[in-house]
Amino acid sequence: MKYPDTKIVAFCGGIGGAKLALGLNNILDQKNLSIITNTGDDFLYLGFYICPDIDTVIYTLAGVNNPDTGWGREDETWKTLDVLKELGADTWFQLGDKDLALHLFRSKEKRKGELLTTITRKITNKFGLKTNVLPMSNHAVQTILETENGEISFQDYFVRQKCRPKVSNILFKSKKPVATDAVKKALSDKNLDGIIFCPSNPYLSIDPILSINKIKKLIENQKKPRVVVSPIVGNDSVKGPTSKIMNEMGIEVSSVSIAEHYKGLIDGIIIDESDGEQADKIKEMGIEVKLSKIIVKTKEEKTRLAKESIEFIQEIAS
Ligand code: FO1
Repeated sequence: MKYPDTKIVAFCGGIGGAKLALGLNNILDQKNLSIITNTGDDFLYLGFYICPDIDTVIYTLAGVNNPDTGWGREDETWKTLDVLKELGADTWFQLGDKDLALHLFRSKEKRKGELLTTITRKITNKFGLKTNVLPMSNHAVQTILETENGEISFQDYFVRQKCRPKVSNILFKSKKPVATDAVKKALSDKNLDGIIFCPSNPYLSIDPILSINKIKKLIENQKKPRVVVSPIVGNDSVKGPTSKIMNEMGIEVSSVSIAEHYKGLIDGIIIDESDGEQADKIKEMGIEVKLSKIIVKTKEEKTRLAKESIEFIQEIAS
């Protein structure tokens, strides 16, 4: 079943969250889906303006993402990277040839003075998508990790140092932490049916978005159901370093902790059916619980989880 009249705002980071974003994109009318995307991972590399989470979402929805890595493009070639290596340039962040073309385009548009929202709209259109992929901000918000080795910027920590340093705190630095007009409009839409937090890393991928006060306030004041799909199964993350970071920051690795983290911003949480024993503790917080299989690999599984998220929103609303 499709939901042609259901209007949803989803919050999303990169690879993990994009799986649910794809499922939502498959069952909703694309123009009724707004995906507010983390830009805290954005950085300048070899002179290019790189937005990994925006690109992962767009490539995934367009069906051109690399299915093995989750980031970058399928059928990629690496000729430029090889020459860069010969020249002794930085190559710890791998940019394929096709991917590089996108960074060239975005960087050129940025230099012209275009807003990141406008550039992202142009790119989604070029990939044949009607989905509203919305950067959380047009201004830089930088995710910085406080670690045993001092402060480290996101990509340095995540890619160059492979998430190895022990994290004690996460900061979001911005000179101008303002929400874009498009984000404010999507979250204030009277016809909105609900909000979904994709199963992205809450600390690294969703918190940068919530660090923008106006966005947090609009979610807090939202009357329509707000649900999150937990990124944790048992005591481990479905994807990436979520559980490692939780352990290091002294947070118990469980879906209960995820519900606590989003308290005040969500009405419901979807947790894995194997974690059913955690449901009562979450319900005591006034948060509704739905059990499901939250590890999704195939297109069918992603679509099924998306449908369950919409049904959960409808159940809470009724
Ligand atoms: N992740 C890696 O682990 N190694 C890479 O070399 C790498 C390159 C890369 C290039 C473009 C892009 O859009 C994403 C890329 N990523 C890479 C993924 C990315 O750094 C992270 O997945 C996200 O920032 C976290 O959501």
